[in-house]
Amino acid sequence: CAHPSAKPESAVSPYACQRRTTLDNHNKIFTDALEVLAENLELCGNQGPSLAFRRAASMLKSLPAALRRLEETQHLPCLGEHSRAIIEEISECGSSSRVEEILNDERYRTMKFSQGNSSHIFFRQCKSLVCHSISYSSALVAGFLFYEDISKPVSRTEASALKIIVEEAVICVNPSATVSITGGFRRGKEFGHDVDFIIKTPEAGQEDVILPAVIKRFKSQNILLYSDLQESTFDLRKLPTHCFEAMDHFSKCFLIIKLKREQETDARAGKDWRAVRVDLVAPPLERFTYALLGWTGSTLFLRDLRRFARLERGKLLDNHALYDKATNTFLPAKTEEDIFAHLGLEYIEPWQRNA
Ligand code: TTP
Ligand code: MN
Ligand code: MN
Ligand code: MN
Repeated sequence: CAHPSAKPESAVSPYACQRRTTLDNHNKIFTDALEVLAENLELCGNQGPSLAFRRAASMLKSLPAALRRLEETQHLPCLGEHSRAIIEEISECGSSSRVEEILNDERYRTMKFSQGNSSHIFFRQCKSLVCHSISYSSALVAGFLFYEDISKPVSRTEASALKIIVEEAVICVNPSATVSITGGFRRGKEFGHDVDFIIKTPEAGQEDVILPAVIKRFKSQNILLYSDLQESTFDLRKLPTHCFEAMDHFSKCFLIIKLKREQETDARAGKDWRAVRVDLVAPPLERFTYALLGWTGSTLFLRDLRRFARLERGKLLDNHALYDKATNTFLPAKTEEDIFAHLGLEYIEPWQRNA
């Protein structure tokens, strides 16, 4: 029977940017399974079908409570026939045979380096280093040299210790620059595969010189294990770019940093440090807000925010700008709230962007 109280506003949106997704996931039993299916497809190179499972999992993560009856899924978006079948099987049998099959599959386990939970982090590590590196081989060498360390998740405590190191170096180079943590830690995650920082320089042009100087300083401190500096290719006249993926043209670097341990946990090897992946980005001041939004993620949240802007609002959003196609103008934004407001969206806090 129809519920007169079920107002359309209360319906779950198919866009992640219209949902609040905290880390409090009430449907982990389903989302873990859907993410295994997604990851398996990615390992096989099937990005399209993989995205469908990722979207289904992401939607379930935003629900305020666990699914109890299967009928509840009838009114939910982002669920295809396959995702529904998996949910149905799990709610009836407690697990999915297809997911179990994948988890036991030699190929899947090998691809995940058979290292349990942290291995997918290593896989992403290599992928992110290789994707962004000019030199594939040096990224891979670094990936393997520091394999053990960088495949271990980075804790919030380690991220805070790194923030002090990065801040100290940045301020030493430019006392008026500021450093903010972004990526997963800004969304409130307790662990990450790396630590992401965004640097704000108040004077034009300084964003181009700060990263080489910071890298030089890390080198002189003997804490730099690997660095891949990407010079800015940002050109105001070429905006808006038509690249809606998580790539941008700002000055940035992908680093591996030596982080001193609090206690010598690895006394056996006499090693009092661990290697950690660190990403730094330094956008021009007038691009800061768009870059901050883009680098805060999550990847799926940003993907949907851009898709929503384009399909529902006729606007183009990327890490550099927000452009209105109807008026052919760039929309200014001092804060992230301004960007959501331009798009006619309720503001979603960083910790609600874990889509
Ligand atoms: P990641 O560090 O890859 O992901 P994360 O921090 O969300 O997760 P984890 O805790 O596992 O590290 O990327 C952070 C965000 O930065 C992501 O939304 C994509 C974005 N990004 C860009 O916008 N441009 C870039 O060039 C890169 C490398 C990332
Ligand atoms: Mn809750
Ligand atoms: Mn990160
Ligand atoms: Mn990163």
